[in-house]
Amino acid sequence: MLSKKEGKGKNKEGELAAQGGAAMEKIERSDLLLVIDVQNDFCPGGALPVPDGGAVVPVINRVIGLFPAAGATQDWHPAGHFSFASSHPGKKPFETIPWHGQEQVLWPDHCLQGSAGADLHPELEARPLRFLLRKGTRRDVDSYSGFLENDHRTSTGLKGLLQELGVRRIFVAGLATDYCVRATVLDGLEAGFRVAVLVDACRGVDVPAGSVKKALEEMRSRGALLLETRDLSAG
Ligand code: VGL
Ligand code: ZN
Repeated sequence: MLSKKEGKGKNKEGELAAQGGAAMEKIERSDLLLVIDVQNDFCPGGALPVPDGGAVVPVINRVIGLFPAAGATQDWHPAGHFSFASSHPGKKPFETIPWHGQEQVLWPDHCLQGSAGADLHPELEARPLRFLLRKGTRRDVDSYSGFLENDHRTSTGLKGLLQELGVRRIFVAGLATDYCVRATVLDGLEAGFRVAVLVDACRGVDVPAGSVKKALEEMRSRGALLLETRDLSAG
């Protein structure tokens, strides 16, 4: 059972030992590891580097084989995408504009369809991936979440795909904690899946400052379990 045990991932070693390993989360047949946007542009040297973004790669590689299934998302924008600051004369990256009652952050050009920056990180263990879902492909709508575009209406098809695969619990890893990981986790919960965030397998942009912490608290309060990969045990 993926139960909600507050602060479970934050237990000290001694407390874990006292529980006789009860803090371990056993991986089940209907579990899936969902790897979010582990792409060159979000790693150091890329167009929109997430601080320490590449650090998620060895962590994901260490656990991906424990899961009966894994899939990944890929941010995949056409040239001139409206989320790019360069598409808005006079605007600079990280400024915001209003968009249908929401605040849209303007980014440096990133993850252009077919570019090297949009490729998955070359060291990511990609062989176990059953699918690669591309999002943010429409010029006029951004898509942080793997499930729904930012209009919160248009489905990417991920919900149906996971249902076809018999997935009941999703373990989320990747980039960025405060944007695409957050949005995917919240929509996954909304879609009826149980969701765990592998916190040490995620990194955030933290723009504006404090947004990583806020995102983690929000995901937990909406029902996601915050875990560390060391809490996972093979099924
Ligand atoms: C992302 C900003 C813009 C992400 C994607 O993967 O979190 N962030 N596009
Ligand atoms: Zn993007």
